[in-house]
Amino acid sequence: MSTANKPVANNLDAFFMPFTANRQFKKNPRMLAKAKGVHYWTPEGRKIIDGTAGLWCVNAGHGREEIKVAIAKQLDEMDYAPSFQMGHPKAFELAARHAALLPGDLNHAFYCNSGSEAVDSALKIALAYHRANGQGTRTRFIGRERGYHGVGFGGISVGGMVNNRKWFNGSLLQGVDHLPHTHLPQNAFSKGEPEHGVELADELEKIVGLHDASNIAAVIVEPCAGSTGYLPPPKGYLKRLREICTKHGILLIFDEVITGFGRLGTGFAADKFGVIPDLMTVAKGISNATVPMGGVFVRKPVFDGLMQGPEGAIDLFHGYTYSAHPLACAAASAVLDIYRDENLFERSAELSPYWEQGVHSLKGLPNVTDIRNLGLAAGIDLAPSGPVGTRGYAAFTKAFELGLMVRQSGDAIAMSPPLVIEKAQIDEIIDITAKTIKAVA
Ligand code: PXG
Repeated sequence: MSTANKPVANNLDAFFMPFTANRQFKKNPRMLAKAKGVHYWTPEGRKIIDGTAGLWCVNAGHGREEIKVAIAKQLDEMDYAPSFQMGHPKAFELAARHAALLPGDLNHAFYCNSGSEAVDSALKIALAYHRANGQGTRTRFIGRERGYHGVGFGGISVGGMVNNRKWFNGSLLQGVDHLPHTHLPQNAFSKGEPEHGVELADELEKIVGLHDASNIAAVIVEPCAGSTGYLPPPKGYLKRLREICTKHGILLIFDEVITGFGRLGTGFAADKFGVIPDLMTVAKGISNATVPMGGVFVRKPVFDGLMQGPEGAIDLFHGYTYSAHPLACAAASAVLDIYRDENLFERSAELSPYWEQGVHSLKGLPNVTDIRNLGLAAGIDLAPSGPVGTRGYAAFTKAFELGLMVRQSGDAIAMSPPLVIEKAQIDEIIDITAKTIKAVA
């Protein structure tokens, strides 16, 4: 029998779902069938308020007409064009627009299709840069505990989430150290950047002391850790990291896959903190999640450092079939128009105090042990009720039942609504979150 004749099972079995308890889910699925603005609808027509902008990515809200039109127009004009040794105009236009938007001399853009690819690309650019500059011994990377940098081998190696690493332990990159995470108990219930912990950046000096700077390529951190429950950096911490990296010739990489494109009330975390990394990774909000896209933004000296070979030689032996895919470029350009025309980064900043007040009003509810916020996002820790993640999962499913989408990380829940959210909708999110927390007590 040819495979074409195989009967198609009309059930949930065939899809191997990512980061999901497949068997549990398929017994009691949570399906989404439609989205518009800040809402999803289930196939039965139940309305769910999107407290997480999808997976931290639909910053301009769902179903944006302008993006749809741009993608359709591009599809009509040219579906695909390669970017190896040739190009198409939209890629160059988009890179120029990104360069203009970014702070400092972060003025070159390398494109890929996801945050994971962006991270692995950035790590490789760092290695290639050092080698091109006669410092080929600089091969070590430094990540951070509780960091999430996607799921490539590079990303899980510099990442600091135990479950994402332990299954693949023997095959992680060699030569990686981790800074300590910055979630300190004395900062519990901090509003915005926590007061304590700047000295945690000095741990970098110890690692440099151990290996010598001549062996270290780059440090990678999320300016504000997302996936492990939203951990804003202690005051002064990122500046201190920048100073130590500069002193030792180590490249600093900010993974802005979550913080980029308005989440913190500025274009990028680099703007918010006044700290310019040498490389910045982005994805998610770059295309409002309509067409998969990621990118690495590169400072001029790093780019120039890679342009010293013979003019006819390939500068970087790295790239993807879909680097700067025309549909992604069209989407990303339309998204930039929306961010600009609707002042969404400023809107995010304006709403942040209201959001902060809302999430901190949950203090005192049963089992709430910490609340953190910065920009238009927050993390809420719940005391465990058994094996790690039991109460967190109960909260995630309860919220969904009550009409709200949140993210779960262990026993923490995280929220990051689309930047187009209205105050009354923030009230609704807070109200359902409060009901959820009480329900899982
Ligand atoms: N870096 C960071 C900082 C991320 O947050 C990635 C890299 C990887 O991106 P891709 O596009 O390869 O998934 C991410 C992704 C969650 C959650 O619930 C977070 C992410 C993805 C899925 C769920 O916190 N972040």
